[in-house]
Amino acid sequence: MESNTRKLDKVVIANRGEIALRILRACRELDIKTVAVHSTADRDLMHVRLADESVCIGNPSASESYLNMPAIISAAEITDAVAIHPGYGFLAENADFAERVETSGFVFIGPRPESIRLMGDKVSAIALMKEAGVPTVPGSDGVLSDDPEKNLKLAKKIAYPVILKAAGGGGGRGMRIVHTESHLLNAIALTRNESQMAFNNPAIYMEKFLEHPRHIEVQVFGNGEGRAIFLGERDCSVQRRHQKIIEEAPAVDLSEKQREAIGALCVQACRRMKYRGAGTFEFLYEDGKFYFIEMNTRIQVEHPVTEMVTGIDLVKEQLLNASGQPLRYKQENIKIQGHAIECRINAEDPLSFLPSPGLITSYFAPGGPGIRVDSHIYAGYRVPPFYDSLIAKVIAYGEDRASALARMKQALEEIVIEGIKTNIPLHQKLLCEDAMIKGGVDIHYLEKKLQLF
Ligand code: MV4
Repeated sequence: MESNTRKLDKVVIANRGEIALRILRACRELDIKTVAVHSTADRDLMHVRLADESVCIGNPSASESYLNMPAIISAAEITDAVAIHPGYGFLAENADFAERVETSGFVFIGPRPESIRLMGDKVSAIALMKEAGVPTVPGSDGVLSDDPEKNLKLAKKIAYPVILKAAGGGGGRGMRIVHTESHLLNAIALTRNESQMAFNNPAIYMEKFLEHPRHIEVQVFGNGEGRAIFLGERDCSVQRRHQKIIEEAPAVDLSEKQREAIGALCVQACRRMKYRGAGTFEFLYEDGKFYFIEMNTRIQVEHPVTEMVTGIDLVKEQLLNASGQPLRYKQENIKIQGHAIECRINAEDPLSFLPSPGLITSYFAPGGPGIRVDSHIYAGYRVPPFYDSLIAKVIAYGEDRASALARMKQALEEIVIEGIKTNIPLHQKLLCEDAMIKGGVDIHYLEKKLQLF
C-alpha cells in the first residue's frame, strides 16, 4: 500500500433513504464495512438491514437524529469507524460538522470544512468564481451597503428587475425580487431582517433578475491538492418551489465548445481552492450565456444522470478519494456518451403535492436496457411522515435523448407502487408534453404547466 493511502476500513453512513443505500452499495463494492445510523422511525430501512452494523441515534425528528452531531460522531467512535459519509441534505454542507468530524479523528467524506464554509457564504463564493473567470450575474459585487442612495444608483445601473439574496441563504431561501425603484429600499430592509432571522447574518447582495433562465449545473471532482476534472453538466430546470423533479444530462442545445469552456472555468475555480471531492457549480443559463449562482459542496440527488453519461461512479470516487487514492481520471478520458433522464418519484399527491406517507402494499421495479432504479423501498415498507418524500429515482439511459425518453416512458408504465400516492402520473403526463419532448424548458415551465392541469 502506498504511504498516502489509508485503508477505509469502515464508514458511517450519516443519512437515510435511497442515498444511504446508494452509499452502502459503493462501500460493498470496495469491501468497506458499513455502519448505518438511523432514527427510531427508520429501523426498517433497507440499508439498515444490509449494513454490517447499525446504531439508533435518536427520535424521528431530524434535529434529534440525522442532524444530531454528537450522536453521529459517538456512533463512529463506538463502532471504531474511520470515516463518515454525509450524503445530501442534513449535515452534508454543515462546515461545523465537517470540522467536528475531522477534529474527532475521522475522515469527512466531502470537501474540507473551509471549502464548505467559503461556498456556504454566497457572497464569498461569487467573489472566488469571479477571480477564477467564471461568469457571474451582473450585481452588487459583494455585500450590499447601508447607503440608500448608493443602492438606488446600483439597482438603476443593473436595471430592474433585480433580485436581493441573503449571503447566508441558497437553494431559493432568503430571496426577494424587486421590479421598480419605489419598492427597493423597503425590500432591502425586509430582506435584511429575514436574513438576520433565518441565517443569523444580515448580509445581502443584489443581482440582475433573469426572467426566463434554465438551471444548468456542472459536476466537478477535485483531488484536494489542486487537480480537478469536470464531468459534464445537468439540466435541472423542471422544478416546483425549488424542488427538482426531472433532471437530465447532457443539457439540450449546448455545444461541445460551450461545455468545454464552462467546464474549464469550473476546473480553474476548483484548482484555486484545492477543492476536494464531488461538487456542483449551479448556473442560470439564458440566451446562450452562463451565470454562476451557487456551488453545492456535496453529492447531489441527481448525480446518477452524470454517472450514466460518463460511466463514472461518483460515490465510489468519493470513497477512493477519502482513502487517499489519486484521481483515477484525466480530463481527456472523460467522454459524454448518450443521454440520461431522471424522474424523482415522491410519496405525494400528484396534483396537490401533499405528502402521502404510509404502507407500500406492493412494489414492482421497472427494468430492461438502460433503466436504473435508485430506491430503498420494498413491499411492506412504511414511508414515515418525518422526512423528505423522495422514495425512488428512475433513471433512463439511451444512445440519444429520444431513446432515453422512450425507455423512461416504458419504465413509468411498468413501475408499480401501491398503498400510497406518488407523482408517477404527473411524470407520465409531463413526458407527453411537446415542450418536454423538445427539451430545453426554463425554470418556470412546470409551475406554469401545473396551472393548466
Ligand atoms: C436567480 C433567479 C433569477 N435571477 N437569480 C433560486 C434558487 C437559488 N439557487 C437561486 N435562484 C434563483 N436565482 C437571478 N439573478 C432565479 C432563481 C430561481 C431558480 C433558480 C434555479 C432553479 C429554480 C429556480 C426557481 C425560481 C427562481
